[in-house]
Amino acid sequence: MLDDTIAAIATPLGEGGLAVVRLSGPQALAIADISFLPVGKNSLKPSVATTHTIHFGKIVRHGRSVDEVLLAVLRAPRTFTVEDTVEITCHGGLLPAKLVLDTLLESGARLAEPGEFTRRAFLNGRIDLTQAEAVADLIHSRTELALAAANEQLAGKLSQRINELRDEMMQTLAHVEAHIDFPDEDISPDTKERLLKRLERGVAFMDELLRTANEGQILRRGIRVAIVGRPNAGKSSLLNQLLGHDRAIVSPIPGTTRDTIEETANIRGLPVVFIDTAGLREARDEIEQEGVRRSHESLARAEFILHVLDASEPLTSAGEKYFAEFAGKKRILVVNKVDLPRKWSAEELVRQVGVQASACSPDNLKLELQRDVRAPERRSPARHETSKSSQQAVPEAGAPIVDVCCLSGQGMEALKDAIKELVWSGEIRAEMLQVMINSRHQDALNRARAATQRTLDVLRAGETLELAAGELRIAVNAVGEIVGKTTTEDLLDSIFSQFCIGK
Ligand SMILES: Nc1nc2c(ncn2[C@@H]2O[C@H](COP(=O)(O)OP(=O)(O)OP(=O)(O)O)[C@@H](O)[C@H]2O)c(=O)[nH]1
Ligand SMILES: [Mg+2]
Repeated sequence: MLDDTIAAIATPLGEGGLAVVRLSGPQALAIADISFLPVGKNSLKPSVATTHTIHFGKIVRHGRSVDEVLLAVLRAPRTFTVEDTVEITCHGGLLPAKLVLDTLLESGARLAEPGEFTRRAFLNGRIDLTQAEAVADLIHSRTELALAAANEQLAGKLSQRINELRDEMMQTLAHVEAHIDFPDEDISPDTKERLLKRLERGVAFMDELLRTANEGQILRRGIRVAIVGRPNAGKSSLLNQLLGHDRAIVSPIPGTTRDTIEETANIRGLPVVFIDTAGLREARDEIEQEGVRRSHESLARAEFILHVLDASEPLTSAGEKYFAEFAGKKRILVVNKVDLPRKWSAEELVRQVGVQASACSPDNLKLELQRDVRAPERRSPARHETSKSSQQAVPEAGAPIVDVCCLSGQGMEALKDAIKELVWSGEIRAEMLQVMINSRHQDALNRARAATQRTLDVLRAGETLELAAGELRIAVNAVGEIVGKTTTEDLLDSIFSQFCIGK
């Protein structure tokens, strides 16, 4: 498969200033020679050009010029794919790039599959699997924080840790196997103790990596946050404030938003997908009914919710039933319209819907919300603390409460802080960014951890060393999968098919 030469358009389809067509493989220079006519005294045929030089000329197809281009000659092995590579920069727009590509295909290249350039970089040993995945993360990253994490992984920070782990496990395995080969020499208590210690260290390290999975997932995919509440509470106004532009229609007529609206915003470096929904109430007509149904659906699918309350409207018992529906979801209570005279106080909220005050501060009130709002026996007397310490004191069932005004934007910064705090379990430490694992790594690590644990159990129970070695080998292979030391065609297909063509 690496014998042939692949070509693809590397830039997005559509109109633009420039487009790049990429060619990689043993015949790259020969194919470029057929298609490219150098123009000017310094331009050369690709096959005689030195590496890392650029040449001006024309792409010629059936004797006719297709486009004026700049052609870069990149000779193996100092290229992304480790193969001879030619990059042709032509005019932007669909047609020039497509005609250049067609010319290359007619001259002997094969159209590349999605991610095939990166796959070759992996197969030729230029990058390992975590780095290949980082290339995709880099392309898809939606915030600078996500980009920073992808860059760290591309630089090989995760690979390094995984390789260290694997090396250590291999050494342990070699040790165990040596004792199998020489059964007369019994494993000494000292040696056994050392092996156990090493394996325990391995398990602890895997646990540390596994703890980054959640954050890794959030950075890569973003987190879904539904904005819910009664009609006219200011949900759409809140969406617009969080996005920083007028995305959703806002009007004083209750029931303005009927369909759900999804938009991604960068909240303190985290990609957050906000979903504005139709106001929750007994629907007046069929369309609104469908809107309310979708609201409930979004609510169910969201990882957490912003429940918007209107401070200028009395709390109603109708609203209470929604509190019950939201219970069990991570949530923030957003008290909106604080610029208007307030119709209810924190105490009233406590009485009406069963939230209890754990802390009050004038500008940023935080309350503790019971998971089951209708269980009065679970309520405890109000405690007063400063808002900062209360945030840490809020238990899992609790919900931070943030006052905002969506007309002026007041309280938005506090709300963004609260969102970050709720989404991100730990601190975003710089060294964490280096090793944000994805779900594939997580799966492999879980298998490796289980097998290592079984190895420990077998050794501790004094069972046969063959058994221990068998388990440990499973663990080593699972760890090897992460960087691609042990891999299958299917695994590679599933990873690289997620890439775009030309990458
Ligand atoms: N005074 C004041 N008015 C606000 C505030 N936020 C929103 N409004 C007004 O409240 C009305 C309803 O706002 P929307 O954002 O459309 O409310 P919604 O929750 O999306 O309403 P539906 O889509 O109908 O469910 C509009 O007239 C807004 O201008 C606020 O903080 N203060
Ligand atoms: Mg709305």
